[in-house]
Amino acid sequence: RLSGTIAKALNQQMTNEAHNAQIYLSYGAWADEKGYGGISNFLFRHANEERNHMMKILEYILKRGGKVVVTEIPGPGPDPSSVNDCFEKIFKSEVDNTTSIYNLVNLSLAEKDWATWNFMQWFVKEQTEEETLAMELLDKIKIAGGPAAKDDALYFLDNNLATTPDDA
Ligand code: OFO
Repeated sequence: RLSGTIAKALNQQMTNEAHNAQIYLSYGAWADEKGYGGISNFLFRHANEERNHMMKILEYILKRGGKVVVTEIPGPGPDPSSVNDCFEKIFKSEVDNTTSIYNLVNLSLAEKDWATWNFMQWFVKEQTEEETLAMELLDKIKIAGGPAAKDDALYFLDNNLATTPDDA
């Protein structure tokens, strides 16, 4: 059975995943408004992934006899100012999420909750993939010209992301 401390931390992580889903959703809507249908499609698909992460944690809490507490989700923050800014912000939010996953791993280690420790390993692996994917986005925008990317380069990038798998 989950301890109160672990259940609280897992609930917090559920909210973090939901928050990240909101970020991808809002950036996806922003990209669509700017005419980047491919980038938007990629971001919407990724929003679903984040929701799946949230559900995975929710199901685990229930399975281990913990109490699920669904809370408000913090807003995604302002729209990005450019595709470059969008990808930089995504990378930062993935790095932040990795930090909170690692904190949960540390907590489960400290409490000798090996079931949660084991459960969290899936997220450790997933975050490696998510950071790699976010770094690939940064590479792509860099090749397109970074903050000074021109319309034609962004056009190709947009086409490319329409078909980029949402997992690295
Ligand atoms: Fe849930 O993996 Fe990104 O944040």
